[in-house]
Amino acid sequence: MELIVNGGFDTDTAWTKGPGWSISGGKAVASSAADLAAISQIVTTVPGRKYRVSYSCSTKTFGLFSSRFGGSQYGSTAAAVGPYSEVFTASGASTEIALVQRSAAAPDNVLTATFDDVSVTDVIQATAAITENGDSLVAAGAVKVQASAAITEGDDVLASAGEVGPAAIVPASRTVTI
Ligand SMILES: [Ca+2]
Repeated sequence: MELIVNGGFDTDTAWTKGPGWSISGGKAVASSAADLAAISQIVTTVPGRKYRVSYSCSTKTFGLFSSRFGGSQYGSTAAAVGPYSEVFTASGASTEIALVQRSAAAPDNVLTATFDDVSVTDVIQATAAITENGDSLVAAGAVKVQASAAITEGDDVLASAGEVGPAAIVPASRTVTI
């Protein structure tokens, strides 16, 4: 389930824009943003659950950036145009999701770049090991997959050994046996 509102920056709404940030042309725009300046919004989360944060850097002139989750968990510092996706664990019932400038020495101590397609979804978490075999998820026995929303094909599934997927699981309830 998508938690972010206006992740495509279609309108200048929903996001809190720090110094140097704006929304224009369907993008989040950083113009010489400095000192961890962020564009952010708060989403509802469940403490202890994992969430995938995805976004894309569309253009970049200079600077370093990352995602930030819950005000203190940072994604990997990045410098290049491209898609990014990272998983974080929520600690509270609400969580600030942000794209931030990452401080560094000049010329990367300010960020001028554009971003798009921010997405935050809860990650399906297995309670036992499952393995990937082609397009199938294989388990030796019953595996309960717990999700906070209906699982649909294309959702990510995290196992203890890492990520497997895409998963073709279409249950009607929150617990499925595969
Ligand atoms: Ca857009």
